[in-house]
Amino acid sequence: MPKPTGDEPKDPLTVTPPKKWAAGVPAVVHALEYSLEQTSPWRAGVTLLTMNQVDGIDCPGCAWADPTPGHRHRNEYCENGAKHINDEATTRRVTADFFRRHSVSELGRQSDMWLNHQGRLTEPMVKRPGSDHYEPISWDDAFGLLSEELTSLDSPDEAVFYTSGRASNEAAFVLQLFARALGTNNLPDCSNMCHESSGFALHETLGTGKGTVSLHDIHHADLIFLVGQNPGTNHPRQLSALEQAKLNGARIVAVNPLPEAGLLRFKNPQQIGGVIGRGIQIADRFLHIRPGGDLALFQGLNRLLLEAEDADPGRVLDHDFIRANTSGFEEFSRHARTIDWTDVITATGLTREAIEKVRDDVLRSERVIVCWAMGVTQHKHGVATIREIVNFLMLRGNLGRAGAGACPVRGHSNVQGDRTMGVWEQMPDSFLDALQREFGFDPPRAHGLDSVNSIRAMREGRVRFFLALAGNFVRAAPDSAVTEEAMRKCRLTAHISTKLNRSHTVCGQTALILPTLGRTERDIQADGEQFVTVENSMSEVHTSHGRLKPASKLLLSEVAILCRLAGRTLDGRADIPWKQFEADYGTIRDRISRIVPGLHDFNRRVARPGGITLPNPVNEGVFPTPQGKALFTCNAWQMPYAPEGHLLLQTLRSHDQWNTIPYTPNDRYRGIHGSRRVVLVNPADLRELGLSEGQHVDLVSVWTDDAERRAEDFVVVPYPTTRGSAAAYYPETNVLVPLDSVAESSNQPTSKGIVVRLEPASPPPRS
Ligand SMILES: Nc1nc2c(c(=O)[nH]1)N[C@H]1C(S)=C(S)[C@@H](COP(=O)(O)OP(=O)(O)OC[C@H]3O[C@@H](n4cnc5c(=O)[nH]c(N)nc54)[C@H](O)[C@@H]3O)O[C@H]1N2
Ligand SMILES: Nc1nc2c(c(=O)[nH]1)N[C@H]1C(S)=C(S)[C@@H](COP(=O)(O)OP(=O)(O)OC[C@H]3O[C@@H](n4cnc5c(=O)[nH]c(N)nc54)[C@H](O)[C@@H]3O)O[C@H]1N2
Ligand code: SF4
Ligand SMILES: [Mo]
Repeated sequence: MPKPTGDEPKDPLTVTPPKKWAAGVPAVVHALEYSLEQTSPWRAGVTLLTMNQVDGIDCPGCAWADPTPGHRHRNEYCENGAKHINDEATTRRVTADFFRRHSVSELGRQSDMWLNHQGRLTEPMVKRPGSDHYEPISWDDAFGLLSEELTSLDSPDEAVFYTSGRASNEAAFVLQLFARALGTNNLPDCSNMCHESSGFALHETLGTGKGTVSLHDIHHADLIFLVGQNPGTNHPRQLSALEQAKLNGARIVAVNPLPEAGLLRFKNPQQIGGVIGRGIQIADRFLHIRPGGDLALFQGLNRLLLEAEDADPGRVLDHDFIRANTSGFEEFSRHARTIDWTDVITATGLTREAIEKVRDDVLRSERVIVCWAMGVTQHKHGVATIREIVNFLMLRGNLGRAGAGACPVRGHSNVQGDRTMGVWEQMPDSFLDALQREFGFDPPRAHGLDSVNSIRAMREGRVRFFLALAGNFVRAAPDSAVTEEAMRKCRLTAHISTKLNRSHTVCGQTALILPTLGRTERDIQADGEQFVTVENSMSEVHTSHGRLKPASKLLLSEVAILCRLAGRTLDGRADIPWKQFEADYGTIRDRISRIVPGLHDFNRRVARPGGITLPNPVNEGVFPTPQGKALFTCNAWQMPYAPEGHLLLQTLRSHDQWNTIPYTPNDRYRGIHGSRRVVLVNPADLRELGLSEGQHVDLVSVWTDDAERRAEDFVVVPYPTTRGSAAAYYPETNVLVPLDSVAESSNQPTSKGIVVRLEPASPPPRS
């Protein structure tokens, strides 16, 4: 794959020591700086003042929950939320003239950052077979092309429909309805690469794939674990919730190979103490763990808890909870006692004393919450780790009661809602039955393709049509070169997008760009102005009202694009009122209310401030597994292993990016400025590998298929990551993640556990 070019400066890297605290005044300054670079002061004012307010625009950033109405701050957003919303509200525009000036191959050589900085897409474009240019196309002709292609497929399973988690509930519902009415469950989504391991493990053990805690629970917990997540960058307002918890007396244990600034100290810019004071210490304990050591950590903790019960029978475990609600305890308890301390210490890199101190924290706490994100899910044994976390919570009954529970911290603002709406290649029969009852067609029952399997199918020619509702599939997916080749094999690729990205430059024979309204924009349809709904990480479903003038008159909403395409393609084949759906999104919500449990009377209830909280059966003492109980599981010890001379690489986000889209080349909290092509390595490992600070290296990943995967020319930065590990930014390093390197059971790419060697860069270092 060509190296990024574009506006990335030549070799301007500067490195300063990592920051020891997050947010404070610099966060406000950076938020405003980026916002005003993108858009006018007036538009920035509208977005920021209405963001996360009742009847305002829901932040398009992460899925962290808003405080209850009445308890929201006037500025209820973080630095990064401000950047995300104004990246969409930008006044820059990509017009037909832009595509006349730049060929597809030329755009393909530009960096992700450059492509995003060109601004909002403004009119539908097509790249025809044999051409190297996008040219304008009318909406009508675009739908004609798409439906012709879809109806000419030998089977509907030759099409895949990808969704990224920014899509609204209404758009997601319409997309899955269209795909299923067409006859396929091929509905891969970004969640396949994000929290699939969480969904799998929670479903299996608790009977529901969602987290069980609310913001109120966080505020009132005694002990909170933050495992494999970087809230200061990726869920900044989580820090406000943690601050509140600490003020109420909570202790916090952070588990991470990197001492992330937001885990250490937080200066809340909404409080005077955060502006002029020292802020608040977040982690009471920081466990500097080896990558992938979390399974062993919880196994060690669970063994310690069982032994504490032996020493003080009846006073450590919650026997009532275990007896009434769980199954498999005896077997688990036998297995847990066989865990070997040498294994735990090898995998975690921690001492037994350090883990015993955490046990003591647990024993002193009535209410415990475990939060986790990509540092857990994106490992080969991510599912096993989460199953072990569930074991841990159940031992002391930390499920289904206030101030306690499981908290998978979701990524995109509506990634959870998209799943609730049926965007999943494996929706259960109960959902499909409800679709059948409501719309009178027979939805396909065989499971469809997830993200990794879609790429395999495209590569093998089994899929020929790819449509994306939001996202940047070729940059999000693993094994960039393999994924790009697979996409290029398609007959048609189409993207419903707000902004230009690399996926638009990796085309099937025919390619379409279908530009759409963003969440910030007013959405006027035949029956009047519309709003959409979204669901946050805590299962709260609420509205989002666009406020800005659309970026172009030619934009259609996501719902309108999908309804018109569906109407044209299905041509009366199913009894679905696509035109009515497009005119009035309330009619979509009416249907959803009869299909999705917990969303009855959707329109009326969602109009109330704060919206609807979906019931979580676990919090009602119900565990809808086949046994009707929560399951203890026995998980074999395992740890990722890098042979001598190699490191375990994790691919992560900088402070200035939104997933596949870097905003600037800086990562302020980690002290990296001016370049993203850096690899962070422990100084002792550098010495052992004979490498030095500032040296240019290629990252070469090692995998069983012997294919060479190489990311060229990264600068070595000594960094306090744990021994044997390294970190570098995604998506530049996705080229290194083998397509077949996936988590057990969940099929999620292992973006955090890649075995690499660092080779001195082949061309002489740039001067
Ligand atoms: N600003 C911003 N916000 C975002 C996003 C963004 O790109 N930018 N993306 C959104 C999305 S889609 C998501 S999914 C979330 C992601 O949120 P995070 O999961 O916080 O994202 P990552 O940057 O992947 O960081 C993973 C963290 O896990 C740690 N880690 C890595 N390996 C291990 C391990 O083996 N064990 C432990 N204990 N820790 C480990 C890393 O050091 C890092 O701190 O953020 C959401 N919010
Ligand atoms: N190596 C590695 N790979 C990873 C990860 C990792 O940590 N490491 N993380 C994984 C994770 S957690 C995730 S979630 C995926 C993310 O994968 P995706 O969700 O596919 O990627 P994004 O970067 O969020 O997509 C950005 C694009 O979405 C479009 N967009 C933005 N807003 C809207 C909107 O409102 N409507 C529409 N229609 N389009 C919009 C814009 O065109 C923008 O360019 O990547 C995964 N890939
Ligand atoms: S914490 Fe997440 S949802 Fe809240 S303002 Fe920041 S980016 Fe947006
Ligand atoms: Mo994600």
